Amino acid sequence: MKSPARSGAYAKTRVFVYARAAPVLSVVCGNKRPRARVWAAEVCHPSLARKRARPGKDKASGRFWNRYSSPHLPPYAIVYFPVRGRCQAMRMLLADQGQSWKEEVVTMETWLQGPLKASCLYGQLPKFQDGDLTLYQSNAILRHLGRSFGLYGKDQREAALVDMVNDGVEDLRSKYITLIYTNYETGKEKYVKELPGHLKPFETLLAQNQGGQAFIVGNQISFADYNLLDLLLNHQVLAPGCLDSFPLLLAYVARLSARPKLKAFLASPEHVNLPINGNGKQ
Ligand SMILES: N[C@@H](CCC(=O)N[C@@H](CS)C(=O)NCC(=O)O)C(=O)O
Repeated sequence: MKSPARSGAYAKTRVFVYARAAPVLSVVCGNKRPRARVWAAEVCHPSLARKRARPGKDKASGRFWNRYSSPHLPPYAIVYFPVRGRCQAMRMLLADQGQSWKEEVVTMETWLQGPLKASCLYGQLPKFQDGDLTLYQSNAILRHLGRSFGLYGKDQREAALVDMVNDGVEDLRSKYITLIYTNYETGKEKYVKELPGHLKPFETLLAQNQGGQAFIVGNQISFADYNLLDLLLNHQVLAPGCLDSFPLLLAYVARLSARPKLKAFLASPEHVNLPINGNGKQ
């Protein structure tokens, strides 16, 4: 079968392979959007590359690796704009869990043409593929990854707390997005003034869990930790020093960011060179 790239269907498709170990992919787009200006990138940071000689059960993650999930064709694909935005938490989660994934980067020009937007369930991105499972809604994607990798607390009680934290993160993220995209110039001062009140609940949660020396819930990392970490990192850019009066949160950010795979991802060009938001404000 002729590959889409070769047939010219994806004139603007490009493949980036960052991994030392990963072989070049010949086909990266499995969708059918003629002339879509989709740039595809295989993100497989050297530090994240894993050697899986043949399909089977991966001991580290417990996931079954099949033809969709070999190092040659990762099972995960993120379709999103060229920003960190609502995808950086899931990228951090995947990186920290030693996963590789494919990026389909959608330019605003492509998006405004309409067909891709029309094809998305809620008319928005991100879109996420896990093999043949297609998901929309960033928090649903995080929860799915949480269930896939055991990042959802150790029991039902912890799972409920993880949900509670993640909903709190979403509330603050929504406020942040509104500020960034609707009233950055006129609203920033007020936003920064009110920020401590929005950060305090997370400091309280940390204090209640092993004196703040562990994760946001329990003894193991959860998808809410990645979401909270992303949000806190963004706020440290918006308002440097905003965590200075929250010693537990400050230490938490430093501790999570120092996890070896996460540290490598946060230092990688794939993270560093990607703007936080789509309008240049941060
Ligand atoms: N609740 C959705 C919100 C998604 C969303 O707001 N997507 C924005 C980009 S971050 C988008 O697609 N904007 C373009 C549009 O609405 O046309 C989620 O969490 O995934």
